[in-house]
Amino acid sequence: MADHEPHKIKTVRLLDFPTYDQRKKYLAAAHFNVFNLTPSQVAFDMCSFGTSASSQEQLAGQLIGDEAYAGSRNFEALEGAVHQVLGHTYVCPTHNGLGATKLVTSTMVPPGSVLPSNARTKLDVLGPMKIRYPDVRDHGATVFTGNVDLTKLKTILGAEPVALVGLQAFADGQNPFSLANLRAVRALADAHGKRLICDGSRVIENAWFIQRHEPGQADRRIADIVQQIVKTCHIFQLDGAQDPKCNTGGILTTDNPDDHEKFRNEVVVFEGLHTYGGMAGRTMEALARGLLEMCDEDEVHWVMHQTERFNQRLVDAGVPLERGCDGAYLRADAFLSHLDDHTQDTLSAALYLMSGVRATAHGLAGRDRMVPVQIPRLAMMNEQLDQVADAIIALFEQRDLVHALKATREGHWRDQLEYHWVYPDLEPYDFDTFPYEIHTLEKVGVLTRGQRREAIRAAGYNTFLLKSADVTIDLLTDSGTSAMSADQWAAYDGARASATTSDEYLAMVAKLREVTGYQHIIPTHQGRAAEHILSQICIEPGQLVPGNMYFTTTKLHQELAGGVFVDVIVDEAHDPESDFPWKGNIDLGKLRTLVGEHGASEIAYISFEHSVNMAGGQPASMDNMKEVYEYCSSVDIPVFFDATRFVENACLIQQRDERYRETRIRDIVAEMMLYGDGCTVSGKKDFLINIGGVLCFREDGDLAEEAREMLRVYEGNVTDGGLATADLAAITRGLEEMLDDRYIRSRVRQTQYLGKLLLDAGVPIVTPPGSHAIFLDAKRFLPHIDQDQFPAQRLAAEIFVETGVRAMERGNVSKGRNPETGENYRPPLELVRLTIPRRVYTNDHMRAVAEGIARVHERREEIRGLAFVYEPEKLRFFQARFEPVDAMLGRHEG
Ligand code: P70
Repeated sequence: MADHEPHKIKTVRLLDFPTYDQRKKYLAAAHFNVFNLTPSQVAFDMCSFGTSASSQEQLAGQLIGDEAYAGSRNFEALEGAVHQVLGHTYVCPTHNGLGATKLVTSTMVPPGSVLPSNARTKLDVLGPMKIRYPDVRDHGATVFTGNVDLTKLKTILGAEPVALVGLQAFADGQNPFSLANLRAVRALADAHGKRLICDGSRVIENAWFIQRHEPGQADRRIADIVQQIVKTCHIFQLDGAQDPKCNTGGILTTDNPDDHEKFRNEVVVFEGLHTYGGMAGRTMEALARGLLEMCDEDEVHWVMHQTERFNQRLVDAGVPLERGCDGAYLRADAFLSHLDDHTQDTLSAALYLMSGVRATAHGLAGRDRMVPVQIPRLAMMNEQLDQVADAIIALFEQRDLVHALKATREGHWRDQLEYHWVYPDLEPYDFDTFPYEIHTLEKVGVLTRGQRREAIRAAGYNTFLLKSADVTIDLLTDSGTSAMSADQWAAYDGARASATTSDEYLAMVAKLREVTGYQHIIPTHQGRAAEHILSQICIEPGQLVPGNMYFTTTKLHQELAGGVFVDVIVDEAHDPESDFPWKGNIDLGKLRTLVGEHGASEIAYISFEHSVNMAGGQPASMDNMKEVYEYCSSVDIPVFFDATRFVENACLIQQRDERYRETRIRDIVAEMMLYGDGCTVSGKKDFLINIGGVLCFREDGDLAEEAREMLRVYEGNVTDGGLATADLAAITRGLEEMLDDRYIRSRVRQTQYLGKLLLDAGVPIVTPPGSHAIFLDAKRFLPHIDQDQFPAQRLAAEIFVETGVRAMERGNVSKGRNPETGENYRPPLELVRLTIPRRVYTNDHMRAVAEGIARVHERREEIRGLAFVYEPEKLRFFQARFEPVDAMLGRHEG
C-alpha cells in the first residue's frame, strides 16, 4: 500500500472556502442547481473530468510547438506516445471524447443499426443521435461488474443489425471488466464479423482492478495490462480529460489501415486536420506526455489508494453509495429516502449549502439516480479528502432536515434545471485544511536503499552534495523551494521586463511598504546580498553586533565588515529540552550588561531574527520585541530584523499569546515591524518565491542611499537588485498569499504535526516544535558519538540512507572553528534540521518521514561518527566531505 504521494507539489491553485452566508447567496443565484456555480464559489469541486493535476513535464509541454496544422510536430509526439503506450499503429486525433464518438458513429454506425454496450452514460450522446443502445452489462456479476453478459450479446448479435460492439473501461465509473470477459467479447464480435470498440478513458483504473482482482494478473504491470486491453479491441478511444490528465483532447486508435482511412477522411469535416483533429498543439503535447506517464505504477497505486480510502470512510459511516473508480457515487434515493422528487439535485444543493463541496450528476436528466463525488486526479491531499468525506457524513446524519427542491424550470439536460428551495437548518461544516489544491507535480526520486548508501558515500556524507533527483522527500531547506501558485506564475508570465523602473518594482515597493510599514525598499537577489550591504554600511570595524543566536551567512557578513557577533539570546534557546515558548527572545539582561561594559557607541546594531533558525525555528514574543526596541531607542542603538521568517513568527504569536488569538496575521506582522528600524529578508522563505530578497529601512533615507550605492556595484539596478522583473511580480503576489491566515496556519500546523509524530515515537527533538522545521537533537539521538565526530552530520546521512529523506546538519560542522584556538566550536546545539518547504509536501509525506526516522532511532547504537577528508575555510558545511570513522579505522587496520 502506498504510504505517501510518489511526487511533490510543484505549483498550487489557491482555494476559497466560501462562508455559509456566501454559499446561501451563491446557491440562490444559481437557481439551486450547483451546475451554475463557478469554481471560485466552491470549496472543493468533486469532479474528475479535466481537473487533474498535471506533471511539470506536461506543463512545460504546453509551450512547445503549437503550429498545429499540417504535419504538426506535436502530433508526432502524440503518435510516438500512442505506439509506445497503447500499441496501436494508427491514431486519429480529435478535439475530445465526443469528437471521437462522432467520428465512429458517422463512419461506422449507419441509421437504424444498434450498438450494444456495457455502459449507460453513453446514452447522453447516443440517445440524442437516435442510436439504439442495448444494455449488455452482466447485472449478476459481483466482482467484475462491468463484464458483458455473453449470452445476451450473442442473442443481439444474432437478431439485430449490430454496427459495433461497444465497451467502456470501468463502465459509468463503477463497473470494471475482466480480461477474460474482454477476450470473450472480442471472440464473439469476430465470430459475427463485427468490430469491438472500447472507450478507454478510464483504462488505467480498469487495469488496476484487473491487477488486483483477476486471477493470475497480480504480477503484471499496469502498462502491460493496458496494452493488452487496447490490442484486444479493434478500435480504442480515449478522452484526454480523463486518464491522460489533460484539460481536453481525444484520440481514436486502431491497427486497421482501412478504418483509419475512414477516420482521417471524416476528421477534416468535423474536427480539424488529421494531424491535430481539433486540438491545439499544446494539448497534443500534454496528451502525449500524459499517455507516457499514466501507467506509472506508483502514481496509479497512489490514486487508487486515495479513492479506496475515501470510499471506505463513507462506507464505514453507512453512507449509501456505489464504489467508483474515481470516487464515491452516492445513491441519492437511499441517502434522502424520505423524499420522492429531485433527490440528486437536492443532495447536491444540501451538500454545497452545508460545506461548499460541489458534487453533481451530469448529462441527461433521469439517466440514473447517482450523485458522483469524484476525486480530481492527483489534485487533492488525503487530509482534504477526509474532510470532504466528513462533510458528506455530517450531511447524512442530518438528512432528515433536508426538504426537496421544487422545480421551477424543467429540461432534458441537468444543466437546464432550475429550482426554488426553503433552506434547511443544517449545521455548517467548516474546512480547516490546506487552502490550495495541487496544480502541477514533480516526480520524486526512487532509489533503493543500496543505491542511497552509495549516493551518500559519493557525496562525502554531506547532504548538500547529494543530487536532488536522488532524494525522495527533500527537507534540506525551506529556502527557494516553495511551490508557487498559479496566480504567481500568471504574474510572472505577465511581467514586462525592464532594465529601468518597472511597474512590477513599483508594485512590490508599495506592497512591502504596506506589509512592513517601512519606507525604503531595496530589492536584492537574495538574503545574503542584503546582509552584505547592511553589514558594510552599518558596522565600523571592531564594533559589536549582538543578536539572538548566529545565522551562518549573517554572522559571516558581520565579521567580513569587521564586526564581532555576540549572542544575547535567552539561555533557554540553547537547551533543546526546554519548553519555553519564546526561545527566540533576546535576553535583555545580557544586552544591558553588554552595553554597560562596552558603551552604546561600540554596538553597531541589534541583529534580531524572527523565528530563529539555528535555535530550531523559535519565535520571539511581541513583548520582547517591544522591550528590546524601547531600550535600544533609549540608548540610540538601531534594531534591524532578519525578517526572513516573520510571518511564521507572527503565526506562533497568534498561537501562543492569548492577546493575539483573534488578531489577523497581517496585523501582527505590522506591529512586529514597528519595533525595528529596518530589516533584511531572504524572500526565498516566507515570500513564497524561489529567488529574491530585500533590505528595508523604516525612515533613514541616508542609509538607504548608501545601500543603493553598493547595490549598483554588487547586485544590479536599484529597481531590481539583480532580479528579473518577473521575479518582482512573483514576490508581490507572494506577499499577499503569505498573509492568508488559513495558509500560514496550515503550514505551521504541518510542521507541528511532524514534531508530534516524532515525539510520540520517542525521537529526541528540540521542543517546542518551531514553524519551518523540526530539529532532531543529535546529542541525545547518538549520545555515543563525540561532537568532534559530528553526530548530526552522520545522522543526516543515515536518515537519507534509511528513508530517502534529505536533512541538514546544524551543529558543530555549521558552527565552524574558533579562529583563535583552531578548535571546533562544539556548540551546545548539535542538530539535524528537517525543513519543510512551503506548499510542497502533504501530511502523508510527514508521516513517512517520521516512520523512517523512528527506524533509524531503533538502530541508533550501530551508527558511528565521521571525520573530515576535506574542510573548506568559510561556511565549511556547504562543501565539506567526510568519511565514517569506522571505515577509516578499518582501512588503517587493514
Ligand atoms: C536555510 C537558508 C537562509 C537565511 C536564513 C536567515 C534566517 C538569512 C539567510 C540567507 C539557506 C541557507 C543559508 C546558509 C546556510 C544554510 C542554508 N537560510 N537569514 O536553509 O538568505 O539564502 O537568501 O541568501 O535562514 O535556512 P539567502
